Amino acid sequence: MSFPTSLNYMSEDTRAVELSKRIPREFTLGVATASWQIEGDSQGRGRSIWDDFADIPGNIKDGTKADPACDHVNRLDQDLDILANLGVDAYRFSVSWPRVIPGHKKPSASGIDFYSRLIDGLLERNIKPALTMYHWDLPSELEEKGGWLNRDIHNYFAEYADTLATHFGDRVAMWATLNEPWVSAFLGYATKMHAPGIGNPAAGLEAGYRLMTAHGAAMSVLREHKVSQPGTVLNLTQVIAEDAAAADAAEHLDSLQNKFWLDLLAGRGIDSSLVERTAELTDWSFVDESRLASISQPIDWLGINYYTPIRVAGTGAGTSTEVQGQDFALYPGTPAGATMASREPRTEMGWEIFAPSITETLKQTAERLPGVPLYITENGGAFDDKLVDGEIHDADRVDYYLNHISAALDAKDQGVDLRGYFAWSMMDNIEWAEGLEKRFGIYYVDPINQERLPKDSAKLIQFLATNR
Ligand code: PNW
Repeated sequence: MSFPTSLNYMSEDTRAVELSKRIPREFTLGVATASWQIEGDSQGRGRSIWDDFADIPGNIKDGTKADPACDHVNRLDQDLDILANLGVDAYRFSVSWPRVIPGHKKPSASGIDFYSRLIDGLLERNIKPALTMYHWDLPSELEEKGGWLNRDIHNYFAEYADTLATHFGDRVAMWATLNEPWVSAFLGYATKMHAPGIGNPAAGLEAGYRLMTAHGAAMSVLREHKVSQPGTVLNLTQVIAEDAAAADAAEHLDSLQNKFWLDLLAGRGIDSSLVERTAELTDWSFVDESRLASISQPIDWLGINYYTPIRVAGTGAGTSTEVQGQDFALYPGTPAGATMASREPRTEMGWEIFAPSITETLKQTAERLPGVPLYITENGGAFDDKLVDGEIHDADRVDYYLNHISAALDAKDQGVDLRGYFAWSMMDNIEWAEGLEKRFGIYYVDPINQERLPKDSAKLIQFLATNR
């Protein structure tokens, strides 16, 4: 596969040229995907909570189910060639737990073979495999046992880590235990926005803690196997109080969005002010103090997924625009008296586009978790792409990437140990409860014939990857 115009087109873009000069050769530039969003082939694996969630009408806006997604399992070689053509250093993908251990029973030879071919295919093309163990597709059989509320879930996750490290431990460059535990806990357990759709605020807090116990248990297993670069991925952002009346609410949002995870990783335990603010929901007696050391064992890197800031204002000053994921129900215990107050311009998700917050998020994280190399493991936007004469000139997305990669490098210039950046996403895919309508890809994927087509943003990423 080759691009019709590519390098020539971008070399005329002064901003792309200037940005390319700021990216060091040793900086990791990559693209990212996740299993349930792209793989298809649900018959070749066990079921996950996302299959169950998608079966209930209304849960996924357009009724999308796991098949065919991007039919990635059957189009692996073509997708590997796309990655090679992009010239990226690394590819961040996730493993479907129920493809590797269907029904939570014994490992599947065909599931292991699929990821083995993916990893070997990347290495043959000189692309570093960056593996995420858990990007939200929990085996249904584990949800039947309580899922992330099961007090032994860390043991199940450790067994899964052992299976992955046994088969892939020699070939994967970077390992992440979890992707965005905040989303798993608060969209999936505190509310019903994501699978498994529990809708119990206290359950969200407990699931958040148990996800971190699983992270710790998996870290120990990955270390025993001496894998290369084990770490984890959080979705962190800057919380901005627009006025003094919003200060308490902003502090609470910051504590659940950012501090909770970083405190646990840094060995500071659970913040007493968070415990106080959530006292009517839970007494936190599910926390086993003896597990905290496991959770805070050293990680080799931390990934940050950044999309948009969170703004809050005192009553009356907020916006009425519905913004995906900006809802006080996702932050159990938020003191009353504030409203969400995101601004224009927005992506199709309603997410405010504000690049300075990626700089702030990186700086703030470097302060809260000192000494840990950072990566941006996701960043990008859903835009209303128009396919005209076989081309997609996604100027909004190109602009988003230019501004955000540049702002991330600003943090690096200011002393943050930023090692890499991954664009979300390599291709259009199932945007969870939003279905196929929200497109984050730098490649367009035709929903009927599965054809892949590079957008201008793909040409930008290719230009940046190959001109350093
Ligand atoms: C992340 N929210 O998801 C995920 O890691 C990706 O799988 C996803 O496609 C991408 O970001 C874009 O959404 C999120 O509502 C989904 O706050 C929803 C929220 C945040 C992150």
